[in-house]
Amino acid sequence: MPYDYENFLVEVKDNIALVTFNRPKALNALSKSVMEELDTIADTLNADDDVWGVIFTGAGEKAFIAGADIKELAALNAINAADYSRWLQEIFMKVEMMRKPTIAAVNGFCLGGGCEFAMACHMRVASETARFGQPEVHLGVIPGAMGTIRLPRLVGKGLAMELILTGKMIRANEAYRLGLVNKVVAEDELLDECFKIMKAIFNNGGLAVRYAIESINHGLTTTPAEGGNIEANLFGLCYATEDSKEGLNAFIEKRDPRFLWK
Ligand code: DAK
Repeated sequence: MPYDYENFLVEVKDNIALVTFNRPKALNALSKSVMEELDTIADTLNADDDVWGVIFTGAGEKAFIAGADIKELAALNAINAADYSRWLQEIFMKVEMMRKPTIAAVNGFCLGGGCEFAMACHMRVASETARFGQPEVHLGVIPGAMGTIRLPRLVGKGLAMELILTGKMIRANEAYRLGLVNKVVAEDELLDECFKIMKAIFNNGGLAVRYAIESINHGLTTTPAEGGNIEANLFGLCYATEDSKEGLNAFIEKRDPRFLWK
């Protein structure tokens, strides 16, 4: 399926969609038109059966995403800022709830709305040159795309408070130490590493991966009892798939499983 966007490059190879935010002159800042296209891309890739996983990265040497577009933020008022915030939240939520695994390949500045977007992805891999931060307080505002919700879930309340209240920037290794990123690799290995993770995921049952994503996402947004109930239902649903028969029998027959990715 051909993909053609103003602010993105999208290519699909080996069932992996590589989605590049392509506004390097503005350090890939999230303008309204970027967000509109991201909304479409999330829907389109979710519905494309040839795409099993999605890697997001930023164009140019410097940035993954340097935040929401500050010029557009400056034009908001007390009424439409809340609406704008809800709109961004819905789009990032759509990305978080994608049925296929997503990885943010963070290749430079990952600030404000950019860091909020990376946190909406299922995993984050950073190059050594990446820099992370929630600098909104420097601009007299707060994170508006669920940074105050997702960051404490990833790094804990105290560290999230420190990062958001100081607005300071941290290096990739520090982000790794805090649990904000899964891995740090050399700049020229970043995409290879993300493809490697994706291919390791593809060795498993496709529907099991999908249900695991769903269960983890719901588990973090519901009570443990509700999450457990959802997990049990999804566990039960696995038994309706060919993959569960194949995976369990392959173990018993001492052979590699052949899973269907559909
Ligand atoms: N927005 C728009 N343009 C940006 C930008 C941004 N976030 N970041 C960089 N640019 C533009 C610069 O203006 C510059 O454009 P020209 O002047 O060349 O036209 C170009 O990108 C290159 O940037 P620099 O010349 O500044 O590059 P440097 O290497 O010197 O510095 C930097 C890199 C990343 C340290 C610096 O650009 C910087 O500090 N950028 C801003 C980082 C930042 O503060 N990001 C957080 C943005 S606030 C909400 C919803 C969401 C949010 C908040 C509320 N609601 C609706 C309530 C989220 C807020 C944010 O994300």
